[in-house]
Amino acid sequence: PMAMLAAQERLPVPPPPPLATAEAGPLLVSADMRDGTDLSGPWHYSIDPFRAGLYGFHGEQPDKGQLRYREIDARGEMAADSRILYEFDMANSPTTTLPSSWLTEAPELRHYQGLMWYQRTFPGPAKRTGRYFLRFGAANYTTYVYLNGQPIGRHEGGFTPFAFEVTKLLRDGVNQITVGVDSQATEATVPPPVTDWENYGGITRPIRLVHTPATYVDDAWVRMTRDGRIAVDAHLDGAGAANRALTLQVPELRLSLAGKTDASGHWRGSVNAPTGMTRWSPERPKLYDVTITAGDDTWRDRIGFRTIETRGSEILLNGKPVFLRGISLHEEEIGTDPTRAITPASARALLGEIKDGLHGNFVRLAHYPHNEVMTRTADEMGLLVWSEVPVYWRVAWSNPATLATARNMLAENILRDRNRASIAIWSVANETPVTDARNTFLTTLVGDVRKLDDSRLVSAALLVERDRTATRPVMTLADPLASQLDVLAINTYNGWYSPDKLSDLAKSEWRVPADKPLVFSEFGADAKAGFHDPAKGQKFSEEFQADYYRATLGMADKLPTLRGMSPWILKDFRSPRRQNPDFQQGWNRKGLISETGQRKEAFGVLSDYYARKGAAR
Ligand code: GCB
Repeated sequence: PMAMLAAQERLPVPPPPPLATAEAGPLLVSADMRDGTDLSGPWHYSIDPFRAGLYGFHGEQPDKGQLRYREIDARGEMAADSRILYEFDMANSPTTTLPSSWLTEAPELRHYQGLMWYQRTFPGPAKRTGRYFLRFGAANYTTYVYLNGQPIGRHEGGFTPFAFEVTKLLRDGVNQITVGVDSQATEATVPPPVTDWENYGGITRPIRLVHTPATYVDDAWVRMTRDGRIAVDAHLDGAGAANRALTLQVPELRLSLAGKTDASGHWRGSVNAPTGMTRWSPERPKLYDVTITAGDDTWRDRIGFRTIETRGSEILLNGKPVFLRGISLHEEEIGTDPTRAITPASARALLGEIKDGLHGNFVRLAHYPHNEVMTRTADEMGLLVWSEVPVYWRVAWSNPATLATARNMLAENILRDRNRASIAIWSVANETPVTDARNTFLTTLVGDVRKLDDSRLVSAALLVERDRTATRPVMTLADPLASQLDVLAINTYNGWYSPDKLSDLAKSEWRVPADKPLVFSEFGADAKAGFHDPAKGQKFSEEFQADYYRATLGMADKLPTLRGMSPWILKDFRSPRRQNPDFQQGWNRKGLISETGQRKEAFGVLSDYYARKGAAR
């Protein structure tokens, strides 16, 4: 009714709650090692396809009556007002177990992309001290968070952590948290709607109520520098952050370094790496307990110390040449109905296939930052990691908002993981067609990486140009971004997407700059596990995939500057674009294992190859 609309129009529309970003903080680096309450478990959920809970009927802010839920008081009692219309009655909606994607919760949600509301209650702290933060491991894609009826913030991006301080809003009694997650990708998001993987909407990583003292270490980066020192950058947050004494300790090494923050709470220090320190490597993934104490706060992490650099076309790990025996991986657990809820056990199962099954030392975590459990497990098991942001295929290169989103994601990823010894390469993009706008965009990202972390290598998975006139495969890397990268990386599918005979691959010519290491960031072919065609070796048969691997590995052996590879991909993964009814059924079948973990013939081919390569070094 018009009268109602007019009344609503007069209501002051509150400004949107603040956007959590790496710049605004809180960063809560290594938050998973801090005290806290895990809010995993049952949550109520409700779809909201018209986004009524955000915009009401006519684009106005929804009033409480039409809002998503009934508020509860600190005793846990519902506000009871018979005049209020509760169209979204969250407390009586069904429940799901978080973290998980909603796609697997119920058949009618299997292809739902849009806004979902989640809600639960939790008890406030028994004895209140210091500060409290709600920290999300990740939620895909746009997140709106409310505590006890108040909006506390938003976040954009499906794969990186964010946190909001709730010290003031948190109640001693019962608290009610409401979270809206909108999975809808647009032309402006990172990634945009068209990809080759499932867009798992929802809260796919843990939410925790993290507790800290009033002044605490919000950010810390402890690593070995290329000149053989242990360096620390730390930042304190809180009233007592300025000119505060603090100490870095590695008890097992009897290392202790005292320092003091500057007026803005920063501390930077370094000390010679102790002799007798074991350097982290895939063969010996030694981690040390590290603490930074500042007043009543103790920041903790487990950190490996090693160096990674390039010299000419070599990649040097701890000063010695290394060949990256890797494979690519999506964040999707083994099983018939994955929901992107990675646990320590599922991370171990996936990475164990690489480490023990394939004799690998490297994993490409494609195509976005994976669960922090994954990079911690890579640290523990000894796998070097390629970490990337979902700047994938066709991004809105000229849109400043898109650039801001990508830069923030990159920063959130690097700040989260720069204490992980496993991470060797930060990648800024995958298969992005060259244009001026794209070059400018990616140049900004490369600059950001170098500013945030000068101790690792920068790369991007690039496209090559194929000489259409040549009778054999001739590929040229002509991408202007190459000059800015430490490691050149190429995705190649000759013999799968191209009509080349596998026997022609050996005659391939690769025109790439000779002074940098080259990595095949992808190559692969589909095979349906259990489909055999030994006579003809038809595409999609296990035999074809195995032959494709033999041919491609043979080609790789002839490349003088090739220093590693991460073929596509360890496990078959869900992808809505893969609908071949005989072989794909919604799954990209380039896995060396099926979705349930069944090894295909090509698994053995790569495993033997890596076993030989590993022994040769
Ligand atoms: C690619 C993409 C990857 C796809 C793969 C494929 O080049 O980087 O995301 O899944 O090819 O299977 O086509």
